Amino acid sequence: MTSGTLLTVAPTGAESAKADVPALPVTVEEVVATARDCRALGAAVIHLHVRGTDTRPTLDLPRVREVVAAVRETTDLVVQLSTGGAVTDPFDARLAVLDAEPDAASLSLGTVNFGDDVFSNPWGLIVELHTRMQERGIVPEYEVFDLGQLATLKRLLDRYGPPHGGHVHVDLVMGVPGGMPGTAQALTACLPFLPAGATFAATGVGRTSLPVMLAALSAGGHLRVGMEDTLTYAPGEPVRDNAQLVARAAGLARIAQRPPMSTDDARSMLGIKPMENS
Ligand code: KMH
Ligand code: ZN
Repeated sequence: MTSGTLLTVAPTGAESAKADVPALPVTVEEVVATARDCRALGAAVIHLHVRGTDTRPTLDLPRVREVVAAVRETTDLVVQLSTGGAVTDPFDARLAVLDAEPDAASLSLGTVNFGDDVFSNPWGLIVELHTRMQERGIVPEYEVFDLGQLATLKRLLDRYGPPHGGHVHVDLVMGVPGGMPGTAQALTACLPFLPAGATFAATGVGRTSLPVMLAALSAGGHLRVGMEDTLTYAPGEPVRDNAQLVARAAGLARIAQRPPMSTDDARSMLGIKPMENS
């Protein structure tokens, strides 16, 4: 059983519009303020989808670099860029995100229906992301939307070797309409298929947020929360901001006697080199 809980905040995502969700952080200033607040409450990793000045999702490299630099200037959070982007993003632009030199990046392990859309992750893209991250010293977080994708992870590691840093960390993304359900049973079913020595976090989308969080904590897992995945705090109550979600997760982690992990401990667990000035 891991002693601390790695808390990741996914503050923005690519799916919600600022006009519909005014509390969504989209400007550089809003993302930085969110990063600072969530760090103070126990987050150690930030999973970033970048928005342009028009508030829409973008993979524009100068803008991605600007946001990465701004978060690094203000916090010591592990910066994990999304290579999933939006369902409409082309593969070359998703791969090019790695040029922004994040500490870590998400790597989705299979194609999945995503509401009315398709989130496309063919084998060739998975291999390209994995090997480019190995070459560039970027640590992947393997995103798993369905149990079969853990078989893809095994195949990937068997054929192409371990990720940079040597440690395998998986995020079970549960409750996506089209993926595995966000239930304790589904989470438990995934656990025997994790590679030996791997750690896992879980994310419950929408109303599955709480059951997934509680199941993950009870199984020794880590947590990802944020407005990318959850916009309703309780029935009829919109999320106020990302800090509210991080505070709830940190509180539950403390109740589970696995308090939020420091950023240094997170780096050490994930196989990311320590910050230069720490
Ligand atoms: N926005 C979703 C289509 C990731 O960040 O790697 C994909 C996603 C996964 O959010
Ligand atoms: Zn994402």
